[in-house]
Amino acid sequence: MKTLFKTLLTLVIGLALLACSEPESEQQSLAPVAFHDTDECHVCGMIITDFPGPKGQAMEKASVKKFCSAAEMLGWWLQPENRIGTAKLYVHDMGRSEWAKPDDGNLIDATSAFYVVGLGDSGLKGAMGAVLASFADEQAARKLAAIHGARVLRFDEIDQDVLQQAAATQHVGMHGRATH
Ligand code: CU1
Repeated sequence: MKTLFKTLLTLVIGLALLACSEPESEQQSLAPVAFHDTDECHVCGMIITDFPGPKGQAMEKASVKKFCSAAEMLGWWLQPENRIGTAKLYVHDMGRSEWAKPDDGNLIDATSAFYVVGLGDSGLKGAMGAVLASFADEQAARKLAAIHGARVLRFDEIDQDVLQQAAATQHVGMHGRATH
């Protein structure tokens, strides 16, 4: 009887340990991946690396969705049907990247990034949608925002209105590239 109890106990502890270790391995498999020259945007279908500026990607257990811009990923994420599931969202850290060709080694958690919104007159070009600059470091974001009279928002503060407004004001900026 004692032996059976011991066996059962070992089994239970073993299962508990197994359950505990699962989130960790899940987390590891959700690490960001590089953008390749043939990768197409999940929303608009354009070749992502053809465009400058920060990109986005949504990592899920068995798949990855890539986006031509941080704004386009946010717009996708803001649609209720896309918010189910456990996707981990990434954007480029522009504090450690060239605008023309962001470094895939510096993809950061999109939910904790700082976003510079209102870069319509900055001359910084992006792909589809609003040009947002994503940063890991708040000071770096504030510095860019101050130069261009833009504002800094957190992930939770960005909604469809913010994205649409930013894209609309950009249109004006396209006619005359502002120089600073
Ligand atoms: Cu796109």
